[in-house]
Amino acid sequence: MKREKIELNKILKKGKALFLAYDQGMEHGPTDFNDKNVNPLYILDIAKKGKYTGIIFQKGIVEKYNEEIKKSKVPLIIKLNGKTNLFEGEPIARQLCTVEEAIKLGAKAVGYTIYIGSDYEDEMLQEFSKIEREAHAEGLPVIAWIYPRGKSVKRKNKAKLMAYACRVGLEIGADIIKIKYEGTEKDLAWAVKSAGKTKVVIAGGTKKNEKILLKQVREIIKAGCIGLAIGRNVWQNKNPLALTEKIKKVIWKNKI
Ligand code: FBP
Repeated sequence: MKREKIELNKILKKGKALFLAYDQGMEHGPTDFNDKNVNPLYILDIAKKGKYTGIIFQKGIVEKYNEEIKKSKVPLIIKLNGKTNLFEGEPIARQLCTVEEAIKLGAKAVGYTIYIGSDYEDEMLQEFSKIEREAHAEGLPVIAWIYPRGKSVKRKNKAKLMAYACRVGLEIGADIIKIKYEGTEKDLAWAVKSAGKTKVVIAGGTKKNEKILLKQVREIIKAGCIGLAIGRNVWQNKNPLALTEKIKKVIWKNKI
């Protein structure tokens, strides 16, 4: 099979990443939104003015706002699977958009969530593996959201699972792994080490106090992650661009 050089630089700046995540409308519903941030163009504007190295959308938003996205020149990352939080039971998120569609829509990278530990882990691993093959054949980077979830991981140590998620990301061929920060900075450093040459970014989570968030960002960078794929903490903030600048200082100017 043909394998192109993976164009990671299109979604990184000096090897570091700051992605603006906006797939929560599907994952959580519009309860995450207010009058402003319910509009994808508001989010795109933050990504453009804040010079984010990527913006994460599901394909429906990309199809409807394609002109504006292209004009913004913010590198596009399309999330290929997703689920709602209305669904109960063992977590599974199946593929909704193909690599070919994503490329046609202008994606510079694709993303896919795997819930390791779920009863359906094997299906997601298999689907990811097909996506990885197709994307890499076109030189497209693949970002794996890896979240340990399901009844079998309920009582397991979260810090250890963070390292397990990173190792799985390396083994399955992800270029970047997106995980949640659980445990200490030392636990995270071990997780990053476990990811080997695969790069690690951290999700923001629910909105928290700015000081706490920035402390976490400093720890994340010190632990060796290349940056963040953050959503609610930025676009639910009253001044998302001011917060973005503070985050960027930590990521690119090593203000730690
Ligand atoms: P946030 O920074 O808003 O947490 O976004 C990160 C993210 O991974 C999103 O891409 C995704 O929609 C959401 O978190 C999923 O969160 P969860 O599965 O924990 O509800």
